[in-house]
Amino acid sequence: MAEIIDGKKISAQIRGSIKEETARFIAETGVTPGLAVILVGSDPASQIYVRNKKKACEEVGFKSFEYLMPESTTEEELKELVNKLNHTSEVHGILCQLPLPKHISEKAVIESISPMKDVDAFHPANVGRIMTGDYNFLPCTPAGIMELIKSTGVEIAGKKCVVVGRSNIVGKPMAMLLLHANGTVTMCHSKTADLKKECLEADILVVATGKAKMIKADMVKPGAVVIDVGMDRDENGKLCGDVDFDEVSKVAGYITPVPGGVGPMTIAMLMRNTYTAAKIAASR
Ligand code: L37
Repeated sequence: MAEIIDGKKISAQIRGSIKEETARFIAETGVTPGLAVILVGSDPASQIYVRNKKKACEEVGFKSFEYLMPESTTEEELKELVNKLNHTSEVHGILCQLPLPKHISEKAVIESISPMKDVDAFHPANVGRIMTGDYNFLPCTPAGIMELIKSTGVEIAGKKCVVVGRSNIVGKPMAMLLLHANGTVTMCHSKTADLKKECLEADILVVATGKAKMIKADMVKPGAVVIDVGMDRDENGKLCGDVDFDEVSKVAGYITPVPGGVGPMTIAMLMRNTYTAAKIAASR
């Protein structure tokens, strides 16, 4: 039976140390880290994530600024808000929760965020810095996954790492972080010829496809570290991941649950990035 990687617990520990550091930082500088979270429309999953992010801010002692905008918001209006926040000194981090409504260009909005306040690390300037390894911010979900892997004690260097899914917010940066940690990285996607064969070779398997329970026990190498980024619904409408947890946990060495795995880590890393942004702003 696999050991369950407790993302909820690890996230709480990290948020605890950020809370202590923040109290010291505020005492020394008089600056309170501030995060602006923008949500456009009423996607129910996004509403939950944004609520969790706001709660985490309050818990660690940050200011949070919430902007709930109607589905009908125009791209111009959204960019105007971002521009105002770019110039607001109490706001150190700006997060615009994706996905955005179809009539708004995500690319245009991301590019309107000041790279210094881009705590999601989605701006092309920050994406480029991740490629070269010279960065202030890492994207929250891949950064959180690195912490989860670290918690197992399994060394990444020299290991075969397989990332399933090639999105800009998870798969691609994830592969880059594993590469920086000296893993031998394979990226798989919908056109991969033999997904089962690739996955079976993985010592570390990260799955971010959005397809409920697609990774089965016969696709996982015994003892592997399995990280499940999925936030899916099963046939009964219950929250589940991209990995068939009940089956795969019989084969894997370590596995993350959904919920309580990667999700809470995404939020802990957002707090870390916001604190970093405030520290950089205060030192200039
Ligand atoms: N930074 N993250 C950032 N920017 C975005 O634009 N979409 C997006 C993003 N993704 C995101 O917020 N993901 C996310 C996923 C799960 C949680 C939080 C954030 C989370 O809190 N998950 C809980 C359970 C939530 C639930 O009950 O539905 C968990 O335990 O996994």
